[in-house]
Amino acid sequence: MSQKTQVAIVGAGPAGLLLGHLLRAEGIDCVVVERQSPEYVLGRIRAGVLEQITTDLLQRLGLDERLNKEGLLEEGFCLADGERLIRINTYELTGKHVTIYGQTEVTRDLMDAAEDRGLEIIYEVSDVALHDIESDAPYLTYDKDGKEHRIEARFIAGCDGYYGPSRQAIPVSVAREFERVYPFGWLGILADVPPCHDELIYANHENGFALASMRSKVRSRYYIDVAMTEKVEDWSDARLWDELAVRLGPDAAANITRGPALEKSIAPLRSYVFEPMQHGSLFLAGDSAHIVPPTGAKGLNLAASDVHYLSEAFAGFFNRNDNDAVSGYAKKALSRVWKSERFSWSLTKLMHRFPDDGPFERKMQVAELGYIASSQAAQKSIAENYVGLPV
Ligand code: RFL
Ligand code: PHB
Repeated sequence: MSQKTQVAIVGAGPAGLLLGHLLRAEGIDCVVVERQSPEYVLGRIRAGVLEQITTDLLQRLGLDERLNKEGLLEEGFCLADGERLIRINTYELTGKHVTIYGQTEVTRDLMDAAEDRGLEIIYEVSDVALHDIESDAPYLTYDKDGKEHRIEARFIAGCDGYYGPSRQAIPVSVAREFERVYPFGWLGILADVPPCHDELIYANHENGFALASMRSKVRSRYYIDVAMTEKVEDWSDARLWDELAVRLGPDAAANITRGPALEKSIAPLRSYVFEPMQHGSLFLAGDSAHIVPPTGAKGLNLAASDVHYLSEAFAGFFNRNDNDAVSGYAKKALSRVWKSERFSWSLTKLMHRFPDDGPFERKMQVAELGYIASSQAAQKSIAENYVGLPV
């Protein structure tokens, strides 16, 4: 079976689905292929904090009805140093909010609207392979229900996450990778209990990092950092709640409501950038090209800014005969990617205890947190990065 389209998209995570909708809104034909089932994609518990760039895209697409009803507008967040809460009033400092609305919900809204908007998504495909990406007529092949299928396109968008085949299709001879793997992961728990605080708290305690986050006024998301050798099975709910109470400090601890875990898992932390983000007719977007540690809540938002640039590039090419539009994509996207990489890396360094750190590094963290607590300039710099740099 063979079909033709303008843009073939690999991956139906937030990057692939958002790109698909943005292209359909420009009247551009596209098809998305996804390895997993819709239920599996929705079952992955990931991001919770949306920058305005992401909520603006959903609004522009007219897919913000539930977001407006259920999303929580946040005016600030807190850093905790084991003794006190340092509040960063992001709204006062930047005029912008972030919105608490889970990646699961964003994905569900994009999935639910697909049929109405003429966005074709083919789930549960296997053996996706990219062909002739250096030509003007690239194509994808995949298997579904025991048959091989082929999608011919003018462009391929690789939105297939860190482990997908798109990035690997770019020849090693032109590729450059930049990577930092951190010596810990985040153990997360999701529970149907009210949050301990109405804003997020990122804490650097003697025992390690903790984050108090939420999905709604009745659903909380918490994390602590653990060595990658730790096993989820060794963390009973009770042990995890106890450790959170210690690391978040007495004020937050007094307000923690405990409850059974709906989900509990350990995610590794990594900083990674792959260059170039374009090779021939293949364009990478989202986690397929870059990973940030979750400390700055940037991963999903970077996927959104990538596909914003990429949809503009494709719209220029197909709708305005602007052949140069596509060649500017990688440079624009990477410029914002590197700034988000820097912010996520610096917040990770500030808020975690590294096994190799000695007393000097600890004093540096204490001094930096003290500086942030006392300086409006420092708070403003953090705030403008947290709410999202301009696109
Ligand atoms: P995804 O979401 O990984 O989607 C890629 C899709 O491609 C599919 N795929 C394939 N399809 C066909 N054939 C193949 N061979 C395929 N291989 C893979 C996959 O099944 C999948 O559906 O990448 P995308 O779309 O680029 O989106 C990126 C975001 O998911 C990610 O950056 C964020 O979740 C990161 N992140 C956070 N980002 C934020 O902006 N704010 C946050 O608060 C935030 N918190 C987090 C996070 C990530 C976390 N984990 C678990 C990594 C918290 C955590 C714990
Ligand atoms: C989350 O709610 O899952 C979350 C929030 C903030 C982060 C990372 C994850 O920095």
